[in-house]
Amino acid sequence: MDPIIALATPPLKSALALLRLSGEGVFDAVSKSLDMDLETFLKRKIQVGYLKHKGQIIDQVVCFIYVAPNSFTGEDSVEITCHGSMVIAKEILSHFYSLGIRQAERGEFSARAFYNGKLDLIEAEAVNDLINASTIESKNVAMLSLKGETSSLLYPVLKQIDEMLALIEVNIDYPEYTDIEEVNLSKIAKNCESLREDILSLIKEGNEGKIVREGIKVAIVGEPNVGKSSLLNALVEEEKAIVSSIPGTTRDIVEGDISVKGIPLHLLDTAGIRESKDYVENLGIERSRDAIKNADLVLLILDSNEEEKGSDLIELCEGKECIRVYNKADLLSEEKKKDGRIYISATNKDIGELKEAIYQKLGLSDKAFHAPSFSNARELALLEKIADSLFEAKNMCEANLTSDLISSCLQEARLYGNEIIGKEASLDLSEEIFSRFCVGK
Ligand SMILES: Nc1nc2c(ncn2[C@@H]2O[C@H](COP(=O)(O)OP(=O)(O)OP(=O)(O)O)[C@@H](O)[C@H]2O)c(=O)[nH]1
Ligand SMILES: [Mg+2]
Repeated sequence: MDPIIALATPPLKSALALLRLSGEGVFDAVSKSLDMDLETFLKRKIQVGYLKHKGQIIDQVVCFIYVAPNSFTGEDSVEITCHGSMVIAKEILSHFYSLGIRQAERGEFSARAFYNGKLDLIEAEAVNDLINASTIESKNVAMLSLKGETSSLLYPVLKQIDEMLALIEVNIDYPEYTDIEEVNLSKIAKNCESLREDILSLIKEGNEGKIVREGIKVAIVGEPNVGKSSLLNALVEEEKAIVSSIPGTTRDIVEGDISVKGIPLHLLDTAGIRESKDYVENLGIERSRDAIKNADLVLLILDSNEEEKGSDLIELCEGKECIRVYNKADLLSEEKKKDGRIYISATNKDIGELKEAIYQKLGLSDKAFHAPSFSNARELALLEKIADSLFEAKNMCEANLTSDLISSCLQEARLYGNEIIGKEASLDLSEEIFSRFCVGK
């Protein structure tokens, strides 16, 4: 394909920077830029030299040479390491643009690896997950997908669908042959049901894997002055939000990121919810309501020294995963504490019990940390579709419908399976996926 180039390291001052080139003619372009003939250039896997533009030295660089198909993209590729000044990196980029090598699109290196069969779609997505991982645990899960272990979860299911399809098709196409195993609808129905159960457990494991990989959004909500901002500060271990004894201190959402036992938590401290005539405070309260709606988990903070009121807040949290947290426990005598409640003191940073409760609420199995799973929204949505098609096929068998109807339903399931792996993925779909990636990958 046409040659492309991109900076693979961040556009910041650092000791070194790395540029990647891939596609037709890149060896020619780089060797010329080093004043080397192509043959000499390709004699080694690593070349050191002065990279020049119109005879002027830009920098002394190291080039790593990858001959197709033995490269990440499957094409002829070169990685150029230069000194980590953005002036140098930009000069090198401009130099290669002048030789007709264009800037890579977002994710184009991974897209080429996919189209050249170096990675399947799941593995390509794992490259993105690996780069975006914020904890060791999420990185480890992405690494399993990159090694192809996730893809291999689906192959046995697809193989069984193929076997059922083959049996049905051969009966439709060759009804005159008597030595072919006859389609037994109740057996096919049973197979569909058991495959559907396999898919449903893949979905369950995927949802857990998603939590390990992406983490969850946690909204800290409650009435004014209960200590929401103090709790955010205690969790992030810095004075991020303003704390004061004046009710209605927080107006805008204050965000913070932490990890609890390797699970990334994105925290949102919100404005205290109450009836107010203050215009700006009401805008803040509206944001608090939105934060509850969009959160995966709500921490409803209550003052353990005050009578619990049947507030609107409990209503707002209905249908959400929610933990009630009793703050200011340092002001409460031991005998007044009630069993089964989570007591904390945000001021004293006494919040260990809450962290444990959050982790328990996620209900993650050990497997979520160590086993491969289909954990992104695209894969999970397609798995749901496979489960639905299998359910439909099972119902058709039980209703004694014709083989060609059952076959088309199974074929549908098969196509969704292919789409997960990216075999029959339409160009648009792949483009949508790869556009989420960084350019230099
Ligand atoms: N004794 C004690 N005081 C606390 C604790 N947590 C917060 N406070 C105090 O309670 C007051 C309110 O704390 P904030 O963290 O600002 O409360 P908030 O819920 O964010 O309040 P708004 O932003 O107004 O909704 C401050 O004076 C804090 O010092 C606690 O655990 N113990
Ligand atoms: Mg506050």
